[in-house]
Amino acid sequence: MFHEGGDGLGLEPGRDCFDTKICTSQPSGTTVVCSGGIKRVTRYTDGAGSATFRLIGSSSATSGSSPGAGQRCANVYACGGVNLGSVTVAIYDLNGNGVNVSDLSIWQSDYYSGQYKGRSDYDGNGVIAPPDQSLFMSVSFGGGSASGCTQYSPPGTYCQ
Ligand SMILES: [Ca+2]
Ligand SMILES: [Ca+2]
Repeated sequence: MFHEGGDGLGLEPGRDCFDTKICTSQPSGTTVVCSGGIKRVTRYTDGAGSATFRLIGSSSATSGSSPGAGQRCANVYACGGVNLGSVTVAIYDLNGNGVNVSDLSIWQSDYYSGQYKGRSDYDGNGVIAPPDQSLFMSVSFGGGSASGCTQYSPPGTYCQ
């Protein structure tokens, strides 16, 4: 739970986010806590009280549509520990080596499995569908997520 001072938001992928991997190295402005089984990322809010999380991490998915978390597996907290609700965790780097064509293969396995997995629902509408693939292609061709956790600068490790 997020108990730090100041105006901020904390995001905690809970036990239900079993396929979410958070990197210890994150972009400037994002703090990560990774100890005792807790995975938490925090950011200060802007003047409108909003914080956007763009995180380094991956899923633990393997080829063939391995098991994945459903909707709303991560809790959102305001400073002071106020629970603001839960969110679905979508993950572009599905296998951990940066976003590339191997992730698209896993996304397609999730899509064709007919089973919902939040990691592949990029628009958060509760279904895995072609618009999610379009979002994946935008991220992949955008080139801003080519590095995974261990290739990021500075390199990190995944929270255990
Ligand atoms: Ca990847
Ligand atoms: Ca979707």
